[in-house]
Amino acid sequence: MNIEVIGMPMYYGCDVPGSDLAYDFVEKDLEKIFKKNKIIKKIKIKSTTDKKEKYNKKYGKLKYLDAIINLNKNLYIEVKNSLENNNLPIIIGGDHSGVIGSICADLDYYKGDVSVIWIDAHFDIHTDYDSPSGNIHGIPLSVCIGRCRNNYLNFGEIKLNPNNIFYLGIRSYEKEEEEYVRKQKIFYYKDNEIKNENLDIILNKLINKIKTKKVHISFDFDSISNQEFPSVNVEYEGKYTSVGGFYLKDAKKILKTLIENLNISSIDFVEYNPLLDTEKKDLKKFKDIIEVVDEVLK
Ligand SMILES: [Mn+2]
Repeated sequence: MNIEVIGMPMYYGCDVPGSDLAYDFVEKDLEKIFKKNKIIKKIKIKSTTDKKEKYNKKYGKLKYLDAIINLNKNLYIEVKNSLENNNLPIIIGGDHSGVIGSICADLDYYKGDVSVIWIDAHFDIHTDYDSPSGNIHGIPLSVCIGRCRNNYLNFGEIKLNPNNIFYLGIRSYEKEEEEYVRKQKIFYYKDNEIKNENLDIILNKLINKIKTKKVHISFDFDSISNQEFPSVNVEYEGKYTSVGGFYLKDAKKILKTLIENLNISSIDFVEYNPLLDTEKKDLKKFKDIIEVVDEVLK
């Protein structure tokens, strides 16, 4: 398989600097990570706007909306080009607001025939009107579905069907999000349900429910236990930490099983913050997780 690795230097969506640097920390090792598959292109998305202000009256409480939309539009173009060239785009974020461009590129290129598997501690399906923080990394799925009211967030031509969203690892959310997900009958498993049930059975169930030709995987490192991977942008009781979460070995198994059994359109790896990883303990794990893609893909 021919791979394009695309760095998405985004921190505006979580308003904590650091995750924008993750690509820089792995760039020189990409050829070591992708041994079996061929890297056709490596590129880091660039901002093409001077508008970087945090608040703008037009956008209500949402932070850095101009900067986030600009980076995502540039990512959209890059991912769409990569798909047109028959390559597999692997996006290294960045916070989770930086996957709007990749998902919308998949949707437009494959005419909406795309499911999204969201491996995350959070639903990330707040809207511009119910987001408690104004941080856009909490609303990307609502943007892709088209349920935000703000016109500036009208991204891509084809919207994601909410029934084509599949969640694994949820453990922290607001009431409005769970209500919406339940009302729409969206597939989700919380991390404790996954620990209590057999992971193979759950993955099998998920794979059998996929009805689309293509599948986008969005992997948020905050889905992994804080004991094993603390360097993520999660605020919990005032500290950047979280409770619960996947074991690293299960996270690898999830990725391996999904990639082996589904027809993947593109993959994002998000929310690793190297500035919180002062001893560089998580950097190796970050690379190990990405390496699963190379092990499984042919
Ligand atoms: Mn997320």
